[in-house]
Amino acid sequence: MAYVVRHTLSREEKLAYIEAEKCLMSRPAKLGLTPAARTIFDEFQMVHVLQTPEVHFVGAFLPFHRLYVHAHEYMLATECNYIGAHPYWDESLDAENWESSVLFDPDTGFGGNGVGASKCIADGPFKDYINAIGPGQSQTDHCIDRDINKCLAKSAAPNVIENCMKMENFSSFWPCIENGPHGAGHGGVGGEMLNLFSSPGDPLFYLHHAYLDKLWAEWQAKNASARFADITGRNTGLPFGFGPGFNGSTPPVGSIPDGDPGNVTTLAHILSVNEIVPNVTVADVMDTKGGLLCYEYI
Ligand SMILES: [Cu+2]
Repeated sequence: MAYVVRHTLSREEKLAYIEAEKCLMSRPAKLGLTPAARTIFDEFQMVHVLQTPEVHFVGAFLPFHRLYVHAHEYMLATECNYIGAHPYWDESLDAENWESSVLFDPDTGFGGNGVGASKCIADGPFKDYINAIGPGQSQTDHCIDRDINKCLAKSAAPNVIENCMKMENFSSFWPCIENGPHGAGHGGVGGEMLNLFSSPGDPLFYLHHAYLDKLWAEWQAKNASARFADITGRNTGLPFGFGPGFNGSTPPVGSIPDGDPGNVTTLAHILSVNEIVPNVTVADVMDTKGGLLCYEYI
């Protein structure tokens, strides 16, 4: 499937994407990852909860999230007949006026900030969705909540991005992205989005991570022959496992065969989205226009 991923959508394109996301929120769960998941949207969120310790602050951070956004696009198309491009959120455009971003528009966007003590979102197309997964590793029915933080959003500024783009190697590029613009999007939206485990409970997650993927793809394209093979980083990231109240089943961190000879991420590293699409290796996702993937950012 060939598709492009882009930011500037017409009103009709925005509404078509939102309708498709709402469709994933209405389709019954089918992967069997946890009895708590009611919908395909919930199951996507559960995939992230299950894999959080192994896909953050590690070499596979960008590759995993590239596959995860790809799987999201695949399900929008196959489950919900979505034929548009997977949009991204160019957060650098909004870094200085975060809360007035078009993404928070109640009519053509994802609704605005949370309100009251609960911080539940109160307008927009997703205000009535009840998350079954999260917050964190718990599984409790709750609203999608947001708590916009303008200060944290400032790390999405163009100069922060430019600084990351100047990095010569993946070993410095990836932490620059993960700690800078990655943190800015999650922290700037707040609420569910700020939760390391359950952040895909806010549908903004997918536009945020498509944007980070775009940055990686642009950085790769600056020196494609070297950067399509440039991967490194540790395999075990977070110094914690799964805590009390966690109902899913997952092996302890580090016990899943990862395809690497040691604790360094290589092109042979295995990526999984729990069978939403088949397992692949990091090598399979290095080029967005080669082999498995077939998209470009505009
Ligand atoms: Cu993540």
